[in-house]
Amino acid sequence: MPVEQSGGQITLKHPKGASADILLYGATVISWKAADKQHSVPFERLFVSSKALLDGSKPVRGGIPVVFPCFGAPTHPDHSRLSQHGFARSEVWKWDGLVMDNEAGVSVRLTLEPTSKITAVYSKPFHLTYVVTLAEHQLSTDLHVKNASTSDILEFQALFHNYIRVPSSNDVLIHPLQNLRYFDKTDPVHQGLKTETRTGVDVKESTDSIYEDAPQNYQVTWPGGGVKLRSVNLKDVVVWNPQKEVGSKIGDMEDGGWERYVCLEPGYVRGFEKVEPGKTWIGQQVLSAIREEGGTNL
Ligand code: TA6
Repeated sequence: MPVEQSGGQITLKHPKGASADILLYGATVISWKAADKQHSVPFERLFVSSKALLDGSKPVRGGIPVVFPCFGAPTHPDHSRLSQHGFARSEVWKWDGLVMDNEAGVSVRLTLEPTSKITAVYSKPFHLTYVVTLAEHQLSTDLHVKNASTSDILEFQALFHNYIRVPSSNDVLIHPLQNLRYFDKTDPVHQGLKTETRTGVDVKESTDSIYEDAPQNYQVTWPGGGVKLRSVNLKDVVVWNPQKEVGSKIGDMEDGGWERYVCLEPGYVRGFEKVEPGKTWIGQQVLSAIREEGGTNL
C-alpha cells in the first residue's frame, strides 16, 4: 500500500524505498526518508526534537510545520488575535484523498476550513488545501490558499518551516544568499535591513534572518551531502538556528538539538500576499536529496 493511515498519522511509501509521515495535526510532515548515491538505504532528512509533543497539544518542534496566516508575532489587524505563526500548524486537518500513485510518486491531499475554534480568533473565510508528494529522491509540499469571501481581499503570510536534519550545524553552508537584503532578528540594535556579504551562509552563531526577494533555489550543503530546495511563489526565505544560548531555553528542544538541524524556510513573510475574492494562491516547495558520492551519514 502506497499510503497507510493510522490514528492521526499518514505514511507515504514510494516503491523505491522513500517514505514520509504526516500528522493530521498541523499537516506536519514529521519524517522524510530518502536515499542518495552514497546510501542505498533511505535515511531521515528532517529533524524532530525527541522532546517534541506529537499528541496535538502544541505545534511540533521539528519536521515541516505549516505557517499561515501570519509569520512570527501578528502584525496585520486581521491577525491580531492569533498566536505566533498562526493556526495552521496547530489545527487538525482533514484527509481529502489520494492524488497520485504511480512510478513518479505518491501524493495525498489534506484540507483545513474555518471551525468555530478558528473563527473565534480569525474571521476571514478561507479554504486551505495541502498536497504532499513523495518521489524517489524528493518531497514536495503545495499549499493552496483559497479566498472564500465573495467581497473582501484576503491578506496573509505563509511559510514552510523546514527543520532540515544535518550531521553538524557547524559544518553547514547555505547558498546562494549573497547580496540579498535581510532582516536580522537576532540584532536588537541594528533593526534595519542588512545586505548579505557571504557567498555561503553558516549558522555557527545564533541565526534568525529573513531574506527578501530571494532566488527560490537553494542548497544546504555539508561535507559530502546536502539538500536542495526550490520554491514557487514564496519570495522570501528564513534561515534559523538558535545555537546553544537560545536553543537551550526552548522547552521542547532536545539537548544539543540545535547541532542537528538548520531551518531553511521558504515563505511569503515580508509584507502580505493578497488574494482576490474567490481566487486561489499556491505556494510550493520541492526538497531534493543531493546525490553525491562520499556523503556523510546523518
Ligand atoms: O522561523 C524562525 C522563527 O520565527 C524564529 O524566530 C523562532 O522563534 C522559530 O521560528 C521558532 O518559532 P516557534 O514558535 O516554533 O518556537
